[in-house]
Parts: sequence; C-alpha cells; structure tokens
Amino acid sequence: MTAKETGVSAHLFERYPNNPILQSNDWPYPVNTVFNAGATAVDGETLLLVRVEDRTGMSHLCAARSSDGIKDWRIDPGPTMPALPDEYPEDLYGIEDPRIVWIDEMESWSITYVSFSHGGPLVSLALTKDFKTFVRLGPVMTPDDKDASLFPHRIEGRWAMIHRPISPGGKAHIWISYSPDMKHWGDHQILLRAREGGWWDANKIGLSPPPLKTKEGWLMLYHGVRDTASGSLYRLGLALLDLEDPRKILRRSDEWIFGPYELYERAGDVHDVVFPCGWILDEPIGRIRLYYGAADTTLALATADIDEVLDYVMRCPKG
Ligand code: BMA
Repeated sequence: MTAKETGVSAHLFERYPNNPILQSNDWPYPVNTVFNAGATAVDGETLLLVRVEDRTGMSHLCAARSSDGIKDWRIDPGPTMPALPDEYPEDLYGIEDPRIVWIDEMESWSITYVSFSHGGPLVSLALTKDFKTFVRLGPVMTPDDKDASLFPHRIEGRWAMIHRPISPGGKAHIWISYSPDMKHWGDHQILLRAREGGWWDANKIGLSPPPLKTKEGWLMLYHGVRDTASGSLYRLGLALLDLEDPRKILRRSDEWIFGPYELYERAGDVHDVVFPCGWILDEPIGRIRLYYGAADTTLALATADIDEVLDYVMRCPKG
C-alpha cells in the first residue's frame, strides 16, 4: 500500500488485514461496543484491558488474553474492573480508556484511567499484580482531565505522569506532573502544546499509549483532534522526549502518521476515530503492536518496525 493510499506521508504502521481483532459479538455477555484498550505482556501472553460500553451507555474494563496478541482471545466472563460508584463516587458514570505501565519498583502494573464523575471526567489510578484484584488509589487529577499515563520508573526521585487537562475555552494541551508518592501531584507544566490554526493537531491533543522508552528517548504517540464541519477527526502524531528529562521535547512530527481510513475506523458509534491506549514492543523482532479503538466501536491492531519509527521521528523537526 502506498503512502497516497493510506492518506499519510509516513507509512509506518501497517493495519492487521483481518481487523477488527475484537468486537462486541465476541463478548461473553451483552455489550454495546469494545474499544480503547490498554495493553501489556503478562506471563508471555498479551493482555488487553478493554473499554467495554454496556447497554446503559456506561463503560467498564474487561481483560482479554491471547498468546499471539492477535487472535484466540480469552475474555473474562464478566467485568474485570467494574465502576464502583458506591465506594468510589468518581466512577458515577463509568470508567474508560486505561493506560497500563509495569512499575518495577512496585512489582505491579499501574492503570491510569478516566473516571466519569459527577463533575466530569478525571484521572484515577489503580495498581494490580494479576489483573484480578486492583488496589484503587482514587482520583489523582481533577476534572476535566484524561489521557494519563505514568512513566515506568521515578525520574530524579519523583514519579511523573503525563495527562491532558482542558483549559477554559476548550484548549487542551498535554501536561506533565510530578509526585513523591503517586498520591500528591504537583509541579504541573505543559509538556506539548496543541498547535493553532489549520494544523491537524490544532487546539486539542492528548497522549495515546504510555510513553515507550527507546535508545533515542521516550517515544510518545499522541492524538490530535481536528474540529471539522462533520465533527471531530482523531489522528496520530509522534514526539520524542529526552530520556533524563522528559520535559524536553527533542522531536515532533509535523504530519500525522496514522488516521481513520478503513471503513471500520470511519464508521461506527463515533465516526473518524482511531484511539490507541496501548502498545507492546516485541523486542526480538523489533516490531510494535499498536492496539486502537476504531470509531468507538471495535478494537483494531496495527504494527510497525521500531527502527523505522525511530528513524522517522529523528528526522522530524526539533520540538
Ligand atoms: C475522547 C475519549 C475517547 C473517545 C474519543 C472519541 O474524548 O473520550 O474515549 O474514543 O473521545 O469519541
């Protein structure tokens, strides 16, 4: 497929030909849609924590496991991580869009997710050792805030979190904040600004999957939301952050590198959305598996060669 056919200049990510890989009729219980999954490797298998929207319109998270990360998914028989509004009032209208990061120091995975509270969407944090029981640390960012992920280790002694608050007037930049204990967050600052005017990523951007540590820096895939006459258009771009100090942006792609093109990305409950929350690097073959929600309806997979992605981002303008 040429670049022209996919509508992007950098043909880095290749769609799995049998997309979507998971859809609502694969689920062991009645649901509306399955999309926006966090991803990680557990005991040599791929685990996806899938956002499942039920038939009330609210979402919970459900684990799906597969040995090749593509097919033969074993899906938990019920919600793995339900919203628990009686204990956690911030979960009132459901929980959404998890990002999963293995934290060596805690010997646990962190899950940053959106709790849809009475006051709007906010960022909550949980830890798990097995994706069966979860230690819920509660809200860590106030509304409106989404698209959050921890870094896998402390940076100069502090935990760091990328997230996306919305400013009055609807501008949404990507921020970074720090914490000594994962509970109290401060030292908030803008990490990556939404561009302005006609850019594909003007006015509203957000982190997609967690930052990926590479030899060149933290690789960041982010979404840009274009406001068009027919609604929002979600596309993806790349940035590279300094390994020692991720507040330094080393590179940023001018062009989007992936966007809605196939019918399952263009049509669904929300049209023209590609929304990844997880990626896994298969180290031995040097390929990234990117899991993304397609049109807020199904879950799809695209893969890329990590060296090609890094070559591309290193040729992008300085951030
Ligand atoms: C964003 C998030 C995502 C969703 C996207 C498109 O704000 O809420 O969960 O996929 O909108 O609807």
